[in-house]
Amino acid sequence: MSIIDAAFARKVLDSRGNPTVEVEIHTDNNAVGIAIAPSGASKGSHEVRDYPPKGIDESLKIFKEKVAPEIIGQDIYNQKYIDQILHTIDGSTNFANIGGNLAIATSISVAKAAANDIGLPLHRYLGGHVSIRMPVPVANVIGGGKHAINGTTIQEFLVISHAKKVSESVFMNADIHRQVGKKLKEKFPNMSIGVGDERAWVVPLNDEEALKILKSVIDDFRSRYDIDIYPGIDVAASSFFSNGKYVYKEKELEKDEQIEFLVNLVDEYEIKYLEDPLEENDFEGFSKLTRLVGSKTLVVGDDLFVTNPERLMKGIESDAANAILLKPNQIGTLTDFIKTTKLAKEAAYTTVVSHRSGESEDNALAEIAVGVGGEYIKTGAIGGERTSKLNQLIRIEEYMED
Ligand code: 2PG
Ligand code: MG
Repeated sequence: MSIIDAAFARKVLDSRGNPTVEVEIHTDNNAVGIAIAPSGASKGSHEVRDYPPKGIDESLKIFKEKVAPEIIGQDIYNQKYIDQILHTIDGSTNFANIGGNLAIATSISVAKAAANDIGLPLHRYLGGHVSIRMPVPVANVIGGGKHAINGTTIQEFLVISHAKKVSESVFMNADIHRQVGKKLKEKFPNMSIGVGDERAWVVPLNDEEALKILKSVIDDFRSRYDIDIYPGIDVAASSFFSNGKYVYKEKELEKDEQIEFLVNLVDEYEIKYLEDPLEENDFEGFSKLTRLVGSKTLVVGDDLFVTNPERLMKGIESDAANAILLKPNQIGTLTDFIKTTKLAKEAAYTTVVSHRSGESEDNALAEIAVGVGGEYIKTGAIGGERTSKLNQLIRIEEYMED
């Protein structure tokens, strides 16, 4: 047993330059755990609230006055009990009063302090002694939606490399990101091509044009390397769903037309990863689409499930998808996150542990993805706040080989 003897919360910067919460936990055994909450731009409306009505300062005040006094004195290894304390102090069902970002930063910093206290890396502490696997990295190459002004309507055009080693996949994804950038610069010689929140290229192309460019680079890599490499998309459909229609830059689609459009994209571009193809409340549409393409591609629920066990249960019962995006701060505590992950695995859903568009140097996501045995990890291709996780995956793989 080790006891929490100090706990602090402070405001630090995230990758968008916005303030976010960092929590620091100390034990009487001189172990420390520090965690930073990320933040989303295309948030699902069923996620826990990130901050209370008065914002981040209110969260910090609550931490000092209510959370710290309650958790100081607790056994650092009692993660479930500490996460329950957070729920009790909050008193709502969605962290509306203390903020999910305060909750998740507290929860993860407790786990980190416990791992340090016992002298284990976080993935081992979370995963116990179960056989540990490395997740396949999913990387964002071209983007738009709520992550970039004037980009594509579809939020993310992704690449997934299945090399034997995670380190090879990480470098391959980054290389494909670079080659796509080169192609785009050739195509638009008089334009400076920038990147969005997740460092994906932002270009004035429509979605199919973007997919064509990504696919051509992937095909080129495939012809040179004996590795399975596929494109994926996060449609983030809720972010352009308005008055019952999917409003693209150049067209508006009814629900059935949206399904047809996506079925064709899956076939034509060999898409193996299809996230949030329809708006976040359309379980029935998801089921229809999964029936049509579920044998060819992952159909991933992000805003649909928001890492919430009840929403996932509803999806399982209606065969709404075959994969789930798992974001710790969508649900607010590690205990709840692990509960949803377990439920997904029991239902044979593929698990994809994911970053947010606003991130930080905190690399815990990589440790968590390995710790819970996530099959994939979506965490970008380049950029310090993304490479912090990718580089940690490389380290973990090397430690495991040793
Ligand atoms: C998503 C995420 C991460 P955000 O939609 O999957 O890529 O974006 O963090 O803005 O919700
Ligand atoms: Mg998403």
